[in-house]
Amino acid sequence: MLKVTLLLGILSAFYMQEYLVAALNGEASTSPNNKDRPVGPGLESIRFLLDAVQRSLLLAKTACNASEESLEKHFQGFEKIGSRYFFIEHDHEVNWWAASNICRQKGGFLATPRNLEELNQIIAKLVNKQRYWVGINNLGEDDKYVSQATGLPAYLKWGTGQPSRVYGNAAEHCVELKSEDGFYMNDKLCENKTKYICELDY
Ligand SMILES: [Ca+2]
Repeated sequence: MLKVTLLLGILSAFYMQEYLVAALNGEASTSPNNKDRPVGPGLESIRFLLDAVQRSLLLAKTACNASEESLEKHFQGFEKIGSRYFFIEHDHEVNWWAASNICRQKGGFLATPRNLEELNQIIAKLVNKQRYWVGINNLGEDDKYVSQATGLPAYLKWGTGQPSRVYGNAAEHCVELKSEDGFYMNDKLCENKTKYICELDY
């Protein structure tokens, strides 16, 4: 709705600016559908059009402001990291399922870093020696780690000896970022509780 209002405001302003130019050039009397408008050229005609342009621009500005407020509300709690928006929970610890639900309630998903660059940008925001759930699991097929948001294979950066599913911990189906000597990915029991990272878009 805001986009439509904004578009109408801008289109109206442009249309009337063209009409104003025509009026100044003495061509206004040739424009169609002008029964309700003064016919130019003439000072009154130009004043009328200027007022109309100002009203349209005000309408567009109002729509812009409302749109920005809506976006700010939508992004509340998220911060831009790289090219996307993420929410990092530094205090509250929950299991993977609860973390996933919280991210969905915020309008996003548990985060799945797209590549090493984005992963490093996220890691730079994390607190050392802490753990954070991300949106990756192998709940579908043992050897397929997918993004919860897209269902597609996830970018992976396993720590040494991970995923430990391979070494007998078959019940570890959910992935966290774990810090010891730098953050890396670790498969872990989904029921364990830890901090988490949400992404707004995917
Ligand atoms: Ca593990």
